[in-house]
Amino acid sequence: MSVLEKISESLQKGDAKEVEELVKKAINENIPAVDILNEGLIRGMNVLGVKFKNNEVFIPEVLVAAQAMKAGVELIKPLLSESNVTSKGKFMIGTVKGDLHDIGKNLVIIMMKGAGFDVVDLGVNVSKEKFIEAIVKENPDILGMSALLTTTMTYMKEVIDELQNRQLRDKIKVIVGGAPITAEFAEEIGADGYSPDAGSAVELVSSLI
Ligand code: B1M
Repeated sequence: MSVLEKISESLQKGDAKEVEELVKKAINENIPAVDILNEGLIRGMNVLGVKFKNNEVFIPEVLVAAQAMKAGVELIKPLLSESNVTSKGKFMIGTVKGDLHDIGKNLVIIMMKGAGFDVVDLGVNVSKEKFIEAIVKENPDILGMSALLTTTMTYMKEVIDELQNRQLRDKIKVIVGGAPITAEFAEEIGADGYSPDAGSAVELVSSLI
């Protein structure tokens, strides 16, 4: 079994210590950080997601796996973000109201910081009022919204509508992402763009700014 397969297996077991050891091993073997992320950590989380859906594992197991994921991501963070000095612009992001999933959002943040953007992280469960208040205060160039649930993705439109109501929509670009989001959905709700993963979020934001 390759080290990346072992990372995926350990993540599914929620063994944070083993994940850390294996990620360190992969780094020492000069495996690119992006492969450690996609073919090790995210692959493991996706397998677990299917088991979660089929009721083969439950929330406690998913939570410990999320902790193991965070421990692994922490180690490759410096490799994913090759720091730039000058700021390319200000990017604000939050996971929308009702939604507590933050692993994908945090990966987007790592990549955006690495590409030289200033990032304002509003966290999870962010209401439209909180988005608006933060936009007025921070004046970001781009707003990013993340959602992992089909029941919360619709809230993205509420935020965009609120931006319109407050005459703020023309002042800011809006991008959306998360597992259930599609380009069609982004267009339908009036977002400026959709990105399927953290890496392409950087390209999308750079093209919009
Ligand atoms: Co949840 N969960 N969960 N969960 N969970 C999913 C999303 C689910 C698909 C699992 C399943 O059934 N197969 C399912 C949603 C079903 C649906 O809506 N259709 C689900 C459910 C049902 C739930 C609960 C309702 C379960 C319950 O309570 N009965 C509950 C909801 C809680 C809430 O939010 N209110 C819940 C809870 C949880 C945990 C707390 C246990 C935990 C979250 C821990 C945390 O985030 N800190 C959890 C997890 C871990 C998952 C799965 C297994 C993994 C998600 C993940 O982190 N993936 C997930 C199944 C799955 O997705 N395979 C599942 C790895 C991550 C890197 O990917 O977040 O997609 P992702 O991010 C990607 C891209 O989407 C993109 O870039 C990232 C990396 O490239 N991206 C963006 C994300 N945001 C972006 C923003 C952008 C651009 C790109 O621009 C702004």
